[in-house]
Amino acid sequence: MLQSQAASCQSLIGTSCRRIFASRCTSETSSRAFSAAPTRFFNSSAAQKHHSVPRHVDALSASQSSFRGVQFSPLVAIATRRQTAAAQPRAMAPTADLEVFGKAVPFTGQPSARRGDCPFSQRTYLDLEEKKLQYKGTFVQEGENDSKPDWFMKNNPSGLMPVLRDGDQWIQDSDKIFEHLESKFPEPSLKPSDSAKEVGKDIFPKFMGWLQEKDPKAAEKKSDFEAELKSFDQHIKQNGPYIDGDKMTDADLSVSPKLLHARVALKYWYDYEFPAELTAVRDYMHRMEERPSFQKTRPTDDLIIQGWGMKCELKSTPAAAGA
Ligand SMILES: N[C@@H](CCC(=O)N[C@@H](CS)C(=O)NCC(=O)O)C(=O)O
Repeated sequence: MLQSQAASCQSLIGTSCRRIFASRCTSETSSRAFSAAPTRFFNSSAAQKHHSVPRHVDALSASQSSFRGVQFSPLVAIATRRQTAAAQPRAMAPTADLEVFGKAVPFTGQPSARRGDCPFSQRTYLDLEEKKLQYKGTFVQEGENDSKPDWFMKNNPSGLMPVLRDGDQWIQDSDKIFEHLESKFPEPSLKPSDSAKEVGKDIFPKFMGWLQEKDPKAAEKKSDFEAELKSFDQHIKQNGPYIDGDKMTDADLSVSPKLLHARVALKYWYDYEFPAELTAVRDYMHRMEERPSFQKTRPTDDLIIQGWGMKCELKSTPAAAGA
């Protein structure tokens, strides 16, 4: 059951992400220098062999906040600017030759120097940030006819992101990347208990199942999603403040980006808010979103909204539809 949900989740994300835009990739280096100047981007050496990419394209400025005829409110744009401004400089320990290939902003129609909206990629960035590892972040964008750059596909035939390159070793899948990082860089440990790994796992597939219906009133899908949310709330109330108790682990870094997607996308597209009585979920998200690592690596609300609009072919919000 879990496997089939994961597969359908992956195929929804995978298929929908394949858009007709020119293949590009750009990168940023996570280091003290980069953190102090978050808008500086560097082409990766691998990418430079194959691409010529502008330094920085901020394709989602407030003035461009429209998508498929849906105008995004100025509030969304303001929230986005606040999120960007919130990233604070901090020290990162020098380590091995680590590079993460994560999804780039996929729908600008232009080369993108910005990280995209993939929650699996965010988990990997979070693992690295919380372990205070220095890494290069390279953003890969899908190309015409599903073609990603040849050098990328050669090293990562599935084409899925995130991928970690550790020296000559390429590791695909956020679970496997975490295992690799945890065994090679055990301190600080982010290892969750076996039971913690299962907590909240179904929230994301149920959220997608509901959004794919393109109908906020799809009662069964809505209640499937809420059941998962309630169960998570219950777990945190009984075991919190984190999934594994007092210690934040990779389980939190995996679930919180997905909760963020659900909250932002459902609010915008369905005018739905997490039920007020689920106080533990709300507090939990607040706690996670306050972390500098989360603020530094999170996609903007605009990206999440537009990403799900495309993936689920959503054209209008209930308000725009006059509901
Ligand atoms: N189970 C994988 C899922 C990764 C995944 O589905 N990534 C999506 C982006 S969010 C992807 O790479 N889709 C294919 C594509 O973008 O071409 C993981 O945890 O890393």
